[in-house]
Amino acid sequence: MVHGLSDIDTNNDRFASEAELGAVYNGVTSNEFRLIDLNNDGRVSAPELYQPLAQAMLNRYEMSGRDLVTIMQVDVDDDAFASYAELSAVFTGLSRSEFDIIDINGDNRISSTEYYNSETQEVLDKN
Ligand SMILES: [Ca+2]
Ligand SMILES: [Ca+2]
Ligand SMILES: [Ca+2]
Ligand SMILES: [Ca+2]
Repeated sequence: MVHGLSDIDTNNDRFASEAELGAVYNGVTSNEFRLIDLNNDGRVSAPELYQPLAQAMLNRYEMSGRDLVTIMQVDVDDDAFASYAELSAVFTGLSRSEFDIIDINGDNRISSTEYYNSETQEVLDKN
């Protein structure tokens, strides 16, 4: 279940503060809050909250227990992309055809935008 901004925004200023977010998603770190707060104004607007990266991170807290494997953990050679070899080393059941599905722009590597896509996370969850 995804919380809407109105569930999180207890003081009704139409933004989620770090404290408001932390109250709903127990364990969200300041670091993660800053990642979600794309324009760095110290509060999370609705578009920021509903972006795939924010939803992927927050859903992990919702499901409690299963940690999000970040792209940094997968990206062994530090080129900011996850290759099929890097991904299949972590997600051992990942097939080549599944990789082609999550490689949305077909450049044979997974960018962080592709990685944090909710469909990608669903595919990786199975592997
Ligand atoms: Ca608020
Ligand atoms: Ca913001
Ligand atoms: Ca890489
Ligand atoms: Ca790609």
